[in-house]
Amino acid sequence: MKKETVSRFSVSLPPSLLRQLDEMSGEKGYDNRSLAIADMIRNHLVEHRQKSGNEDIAGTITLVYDHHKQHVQETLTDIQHDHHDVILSTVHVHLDHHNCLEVLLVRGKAGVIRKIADELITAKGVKHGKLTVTTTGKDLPS
Ligand code: NI
Repeated sequence: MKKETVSRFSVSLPPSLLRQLDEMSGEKGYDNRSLAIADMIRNHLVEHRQKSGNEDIAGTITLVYDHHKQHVQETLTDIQHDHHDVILSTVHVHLDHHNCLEVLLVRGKAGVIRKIADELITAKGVKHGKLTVTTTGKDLPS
């Protein structure tokens, strides 16, 4: 993406809010307020896009399950094979004798990813599941 020039705009804030912003920026290690605010805006844009079904998104689906529970492994594998086009990679870790941790890297339309995540997370035997969404980076300036 072509390097953009910066635009300046002024923002009016209550002093206490500005103080907290500066404290947070310092704690997080931002060099200046503008960098902190730009990251906050990017986060908001990414979150906003998660909610619209046709946007391309990337993300991870994290699952924890007991592989001794009947059919859970089969069910999860079947769902993943049905959606091989959007599941880029899978990591499986055996946490202990019973519990497995699986992380799926996904990329595709927001609505499709959300549906797959819901199917996996609500499958019988899954103890915990979470979809984390990020941007594909294509239309978000740095
Ligand atoms: Ni395992």
